[in-house]
Parts: sequence; structure tokens; C-alpha cells
Amino acid sequence: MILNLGVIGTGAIGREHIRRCSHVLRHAKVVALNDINRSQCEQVNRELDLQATIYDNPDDLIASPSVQAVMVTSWGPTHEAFVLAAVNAGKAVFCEKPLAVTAQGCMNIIEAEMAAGKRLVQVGFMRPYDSGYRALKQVLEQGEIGQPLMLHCAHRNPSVGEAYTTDMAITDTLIHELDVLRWLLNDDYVSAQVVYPRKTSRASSHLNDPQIVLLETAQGVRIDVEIFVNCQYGYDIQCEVVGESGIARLPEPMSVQTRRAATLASGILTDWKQRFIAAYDVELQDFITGALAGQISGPSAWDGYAAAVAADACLAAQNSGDIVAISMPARPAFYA
Ligand code: NAI
Ligand code: ISE
Repeated sequence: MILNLGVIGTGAIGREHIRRCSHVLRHAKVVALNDINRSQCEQVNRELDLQATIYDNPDDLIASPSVQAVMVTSWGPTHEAFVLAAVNAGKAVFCEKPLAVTAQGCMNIIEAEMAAGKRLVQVGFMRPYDSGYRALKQVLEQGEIGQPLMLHCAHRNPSVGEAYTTDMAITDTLIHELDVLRWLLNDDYVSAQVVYPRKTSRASSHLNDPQIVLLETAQGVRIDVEIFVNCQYGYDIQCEVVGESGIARLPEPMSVQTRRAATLASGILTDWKQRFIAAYDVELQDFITGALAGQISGPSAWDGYAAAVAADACLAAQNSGDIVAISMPARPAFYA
């Protein structure tokens, strides 16, 4: 069986996902493309040897009988409308983060999906598919370090472009931690605060960088996440869990260690695409398999909503400097 996919958005991650669906993963074929920049679709079609139909209108792509499932990899603010259209057409849809740019937007999708009567949406939160995070979660669930008490995390990028603004540290970058830490601890957030250390001279005038986000969970776990998007030296994701009887750390990506010239060294990645390359493969294979079986089970619209609720609170905390309460409604049985 082959899942015929229509992709909206052929930018950086769109191309990566199209490449993996067409040339790496099993049981999928990209048959349709759309982007506001048509020439980009033509280039992707040619370079990845797809022979996909290019649609100038995304609604026509979603409605096309030759498209069984939709992949949304366009800019964040466009996601909600495309996901709603796919759900209303009864089609499975993989949507890159964020599911929608506001919690209310995510709730609109939840309501549409519940009305459709079955799960159709998978959000592109790939970290729960990463082997390192999975190993860390196993250590916690087996009680090897006792109850988790504190987490120290970091999300560092070497640099970001001029268009990156202070709020994007939350909506574009921290959003991955907001999802994966909730999954790791099996817990929800109850408050957030954002504090600003001394600003790096490498950040643009409109960006506060670095930032430290302090989160508290319902079970009382305290989390600090350093977001530092002009750290210069590499793309570095850190997560240390302090438990009652020990400490567990997210494994470093594999890198050969060298001893030479009086120096012990190992490389650090610089590109996010490489850091989670295997996790992207596994998440998309899961989506393809789930869509073909009519049983989507990856990160849900509810997970997208929970991250958005926490992100909204972090944005309010960025602006006020206050500790902002986070309140999640009860999870509907539909997403149990
Ligand atoms: P990008 O800017 O490289 O590509 C976005 C594409 O969407 C562009 O080609 C643009 O022309 C197209 N587009 C914008 N509006 C559109 C519309 N109305 N209709 C059709 N196409 C439209 O951005 P990038 O980095 O590929 O990011 C795309 C999404 O993926 C974002 O939501 C981003 O947060 C997410 N992302 C997720 C990552 C992950 O690790 N899970 C990594 C990088 C991005
Ligand atoms: C990017 O948008 C992503 O989603 C990457 O996974 C993330 O680590 C990076 O910081 C973001 O800019």
C-alpha cells in the first residue's frame, strides 16, 4: 500500500520531509505540491525527481482525489487554515510545529477533529521519537533515579537571521521543550516565568538573547530552560533530570573522540537537521503507517494545544516579568 501525499510548503523542512517520504521511507509517494512560490515547487519536483502535480491553490490540493493525506510545512501562521481544511475533507494531516499560532487556533482544530470522529492530525513534534529522549524516559519510568525533582535544559543555536524576534524564542524554539518535557515527565505545566541574563553582543537590537524560562509542573517539578540562539559554537540540546537518588542526562549525539596535540576533543553538530535526522524519519514513518491503517497515534492536536497554552503563558511572562499561571482544561477522552 502506498500513501499519496500532498505537501503545502516546500521551504527548508518541506524539502527535507519530501526527500525522506520519497527516497528514504516506505509506503509513501509525494504526488502533489503547493507553495506561494511556485518556482520552488518546480525546483523540488526536478531535484527530487518527483513528477508531482503542482497546485497553485492549496484548497485544490487538499480536495484532490489523488491526495490521500496532507503534509503542512508552510509558515506557522498558515497552518491552522490548512489543517482545518484537511480535517474537514476527512484526510489525515501531518502538520509541522506549531499546530496553530494561538491556543484558540489549536482548539479550533481539536473541535473539528472530534467532530470528524477519529484522529486525523499528527503534529511535527519529533523529539519524542528521538532515541536519546526515549532512553531518558525509560530511565525515569523504571525509577532508576527516583522521582524527578528538577530539570536543567538548554536549546542553543549557533546563530539566527535578522527576522528572528524575542517572542520566537518561545514560539519557534522553546516550543520543542514545551512538548517533549511534558511527554518526558508525563505531567502538565502550572506556571512560567522568563528572565533575561546579560544580552549577548551577537544578537540583533530587536532580540533579547539569551533567555531563561522557568517552568513548574503540576507535580512540583521545577524546570529551567536556557534559550540561546546566537551561541556561536554549535546546535546543542541539553536535558539533565535531577532525581531523588541520581541524575540522568540526555545522551550526546555520537561523535568520535580524538586525543591529539595535548587535546581531548569531540565534535558538536551545528545544524538542527542533522541533530534529529533519525527522529524525523521515525515520526514520518509513524504518520505514513498510521494514515494507511486509519490509526494516527503520534503527537496529537491535544499535544499541540498543550504546548500552545504553555507558549501563550511564556509570552505573557516575557512581557510582564511575572510568574504567569498556566491552566489546562481536562483532556477529552478522545485524546486519552
Ligand atoms: P521556510 O521559510 O524555509 O519555508 C516555508 C515555506 O512555506 C516557504 O517556501 C513559503 O513560501 C511557504 N509558504 C508560506 N506561506 C504559504 C502559503 N500561504 N501557502 C503555501 N506556502 C506557503 O520555513 P521552514 O524552516 O521550512 O519552516 C516551516 C515550518 O516548519 C515552520 O512552522 C517551522 O516552525 C517548522 N519547522 C520545524 C522544525 C522541526 O524541527 N520540527 C524545523 C524547522 C522548521
Ligand atoms: C527550528 O524552527 C526548529 O524547529 C528546530 O528544531 C529548532 O531547534 C530551531 O531552534 C528552530 O529554529
